[in-house]
Amino acid sequence: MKRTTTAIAVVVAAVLIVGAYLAGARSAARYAAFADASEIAAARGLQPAEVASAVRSFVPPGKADEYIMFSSGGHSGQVLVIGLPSMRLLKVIGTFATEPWQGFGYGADWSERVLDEGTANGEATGRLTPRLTWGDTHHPALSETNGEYDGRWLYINDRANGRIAMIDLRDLKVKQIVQIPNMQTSHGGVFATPNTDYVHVSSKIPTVWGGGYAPLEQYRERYRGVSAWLAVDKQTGRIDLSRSFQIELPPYNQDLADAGKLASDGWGFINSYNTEMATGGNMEGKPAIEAGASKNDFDFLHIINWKKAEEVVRAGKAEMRNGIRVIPLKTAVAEGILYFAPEPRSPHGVDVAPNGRYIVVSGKLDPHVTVYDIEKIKQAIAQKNFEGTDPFGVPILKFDAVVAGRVAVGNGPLHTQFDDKGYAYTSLFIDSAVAKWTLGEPYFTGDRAFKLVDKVSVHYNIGHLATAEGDTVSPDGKYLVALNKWSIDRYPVLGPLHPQNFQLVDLTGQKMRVVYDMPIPNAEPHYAQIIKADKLKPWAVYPVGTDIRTMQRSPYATARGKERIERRGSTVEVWMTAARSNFRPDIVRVKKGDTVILHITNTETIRDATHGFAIPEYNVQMSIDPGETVTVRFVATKPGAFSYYCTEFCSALHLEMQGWLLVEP
Ligand code: K7E
Ligand code: CUA
Repeated sequence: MKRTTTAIAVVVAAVLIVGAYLAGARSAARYAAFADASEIAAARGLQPAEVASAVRSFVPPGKADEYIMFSSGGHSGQVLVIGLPSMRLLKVIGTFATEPWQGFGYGADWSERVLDEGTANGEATGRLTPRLTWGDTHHPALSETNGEYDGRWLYINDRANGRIAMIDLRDLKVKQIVQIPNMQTSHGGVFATPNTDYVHVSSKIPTVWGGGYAPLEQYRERYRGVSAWLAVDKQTGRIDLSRSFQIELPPYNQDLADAGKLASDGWGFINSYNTEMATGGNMEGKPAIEAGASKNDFDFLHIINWKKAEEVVRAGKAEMRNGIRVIPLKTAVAEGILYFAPEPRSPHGVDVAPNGRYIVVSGKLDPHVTVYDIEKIKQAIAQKNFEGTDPFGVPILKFDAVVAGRVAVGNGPLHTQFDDKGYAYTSLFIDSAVAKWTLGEPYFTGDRAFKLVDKVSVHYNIGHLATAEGDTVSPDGKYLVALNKWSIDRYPVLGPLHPQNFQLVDLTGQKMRVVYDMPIPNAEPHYAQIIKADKLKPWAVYPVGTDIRTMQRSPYATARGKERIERRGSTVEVWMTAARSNFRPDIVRVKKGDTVILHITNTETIRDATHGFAIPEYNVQMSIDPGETVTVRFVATKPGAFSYYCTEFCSALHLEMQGWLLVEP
């Protein structure tokens, strides 16, 4: 015990001395604190390493985190926003699933429109239901300028459907959900090209090409994968399908994808598995899909020249298919848009190094990462150094001609991230570990290149990992978050459904060190991206009267004292305000069968003065942030005297913030 206390005192003292030195404060009072801290640590039974970890991730109350992590929320359908290094959950963004606190999908017109547009043809047919109300968020992608995160927009795909959402980072709300044509399920990407000309998503499971039904016997002929290049409006961040295009792909299972940058700018990369085209039938005398799909020694890394694809589309060589231009597979081959490189056994992750030169692929069934070199790829393409074609005529580059190195990292390598010093970090699902290894030149040369240098255990079964600014041309290193699938014994058992486990790994030393565990109790996240917090410039309040769909002044904005109720035929339209602590008007009289339209402006101008507006009987629940103007419309089908009330505890007289919707029979 004595030794532990002394050791803790040393650690705490060392940390505090450095801190005090940096702060330029050397007062005796500060040093007196060490003794207190070591006593507290000893009394709590903390080991020195634990104290050091605590100090590494600790962010004092009232202070802000250095980084913000945007994490997928898996099949919660949401996006999680987490501060680093504190690992505090700061926000859950209602994205593909309705979210009552934020009033997302409970009447507020902006949210209804987003959700409707995100359900096939929702807006075109004007239908309100049925509507998709959940998704499986997978891969977030921050918008980029010159290969750096620019803090403007966040895109994330829905693995369950061929969908992508755009979150506006001015207010961290979803402004658009796009149902991507010709795509049943999505996976690869989302990545943004270095200047966010496009965000890319590719399919997961091949789709019957052209829609409808085709028997599995016609899998080869009738099913196809697709790579979608979704054009982004540089002013609004919205996806414009009319400027977007797709590339038809063979019916393999396309998997992860990443964008080229710098040396590989203009290129995109997609992994694949099941190039066997197994379709299952384990009750019909055929191998199960997982056995059938793991037979080949090699699958294909898809190498796509998107700049060339853009030209081909401009030249009018694409076909319209369900509202989007599609480059047919044959054209993609003929025009030199699509090449394959063999990749060992059922690959999963593909990740492009910061300088764009190296493309790192990991195979679930191969204990190596395989590193491709874009210079070699370009050379092999120029020299037509092919080893034949796949059954669809796509040229296959010679493996040895395009590989720069292979590194034995451990079992079950999935995904790779990078730091600022030329190291790569690969998640090992089966080993439950992260492997740190060296990239080739210019980072490391000769014997020192492509060498495993460190490994750290994580808990347990890691999927993705994310490093600070990890997908940019200049990652920060410093922190890595392991997104672990299983937590097993890390938390109290609270029933058979266990949380996922995020672990913060400190990268500042020679050896990686796990310093914090964060349970994720509402989802199975996949990927995350970590941005420097000061790159985000979100609004703290809206200018009064803002429509959050357009971020402009709403035509329905109403000032305090200008409220009114108008009836036209069987439509009752109300211009209402909300401010501490009342709604004006607080009585709205309508008749059964009337269409009711409420425009409510929260006239508050200070931070945090959000009001709610709920009419429970009509399933209306809105969050009206300071300055926001929101509209809700419904038909008063049921007569009665219904109270409406503010759902957000906003003031001492919050409980009095209520009113009456009188629906006369
Ligand atoms: Cu590896 Cu869907 Cu990105 Cu999960 S995928 S882990
Ligand atoms: Cu407004 Cu409570």
